[in-house]
Amino acid sequence: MRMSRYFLPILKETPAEAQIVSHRLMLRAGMIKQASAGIYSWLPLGFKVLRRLEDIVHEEQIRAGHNPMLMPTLQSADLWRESGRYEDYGEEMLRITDRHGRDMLYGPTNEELITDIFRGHVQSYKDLPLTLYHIQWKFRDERRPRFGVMRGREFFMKDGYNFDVSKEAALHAYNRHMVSYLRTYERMGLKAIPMRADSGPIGGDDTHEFLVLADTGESEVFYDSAILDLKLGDRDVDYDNWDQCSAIKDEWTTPYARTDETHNEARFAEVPEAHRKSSRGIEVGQIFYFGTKYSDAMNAKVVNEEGAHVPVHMGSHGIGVSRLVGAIIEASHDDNGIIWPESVAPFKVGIVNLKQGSEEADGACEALYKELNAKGLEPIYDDRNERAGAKFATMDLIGIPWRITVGPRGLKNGVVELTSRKTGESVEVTPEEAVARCEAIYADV
Ligand code: 5CA
Repeated sequence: MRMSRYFLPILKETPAEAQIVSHRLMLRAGMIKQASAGIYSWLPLGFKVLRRLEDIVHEEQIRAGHNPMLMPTLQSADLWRESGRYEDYGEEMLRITDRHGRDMLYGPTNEELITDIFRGHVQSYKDLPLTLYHIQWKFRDERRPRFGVMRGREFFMKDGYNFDVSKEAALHAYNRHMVSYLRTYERMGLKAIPMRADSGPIGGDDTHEFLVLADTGESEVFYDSAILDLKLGDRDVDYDNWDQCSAIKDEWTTPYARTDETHNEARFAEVPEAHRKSSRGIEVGQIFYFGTKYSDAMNAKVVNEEGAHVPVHMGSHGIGVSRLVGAIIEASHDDNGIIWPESVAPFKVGIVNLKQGSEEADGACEALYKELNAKGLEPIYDDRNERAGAKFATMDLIGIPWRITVGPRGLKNGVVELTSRKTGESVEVTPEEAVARCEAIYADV
């Protein structure tokens, strides 16, 4: 992409309405624009990051054996009357009446719709286990939408639903989701800690929220700092292996980690004092096991191995994809702007031409641009007639992890400068070497 053709409406001033750094930086970097309270347009740069996160979520879901699909945003109220949640959900639900006077709603979540799909097609334990998921816009008429995409009214969420013949099988699905979520967040460069939580309007007893520690988080959390040392890394996980998934779940749920809703002072006091931490966190996902809550209410049964008709055991699992864009920025920025982890960066490499219009510099930049594109290293080339300082400031603000700076002086010696956004360190190398280094860096991501 050439900056001269890119729609990147950067703001010079810090927007007064934004209270937290991720909201400020998303507005300043031209990633989003508010359409109305808690509802945002995703401008090209923001949309690119959102798509990157969506891709990672899909890859990890498919790796765990789950089925991607797409359900609509608008749902019929009748299904929600069946489960009893139409009245229970309260003012957070956006209710709509169509031209025929039928009650509709903008889905805040999809337990009812998916249970209806399931009961229409699956009758036997032989078709289980089954996990269906989608990534779709949701609407919750939050009382206090705030912090930009962190607490929106319209937000992008991955929601998945498992169907199993028994409680044991459904608990494996719970553990499998926990492992695949750990992997998903690690790939995004985040440390998200599973914490025992409260199930709220979704229901059920077993639930964990995944929290990214940040001062600006809305949740109060209490944890044993030993949990921060855990890493899934490149472990070879077999998602069908009940014992392996259960062992990984135990590893992460043994150290104390709870949100304020389930916090227990007496249990917390057993954690060695030096490890006892309390702070704030951003909830980036939640998993639930709620058994037969919806299958009982909506009569979703399967024939089990003994020939009996039994209600199917279910759980649901959510990732706040749009909220994650803000959470990653909260976790990774400095005074100059965003620092994207390589795995989610909107562009992998930035090219800064220090002397636009000089034959040599333009030629070298064009060659680099072509080469990086050919290698799939998605460059953004600042080809505008701007001062060098303004070009650097833009690259820093939008957080491109690697920058190649090209100027006539360096070119005289056959070199360009390769700079890391994270450390600020630069090396002078030939243009070929700069491309080779970027290729090697991204090969590992
Ligand atoms: N049906 C279940 C699992 S799919 C469910 O709806 N879970 S949830 O309510 O916990 O939502 C899942 C995730 O969506 C949350 O962990 C959070 O990261 C994100 N989320 C929830 N509300 C908002 C909101 N108002 N703005 C942005 N993200 C949100």
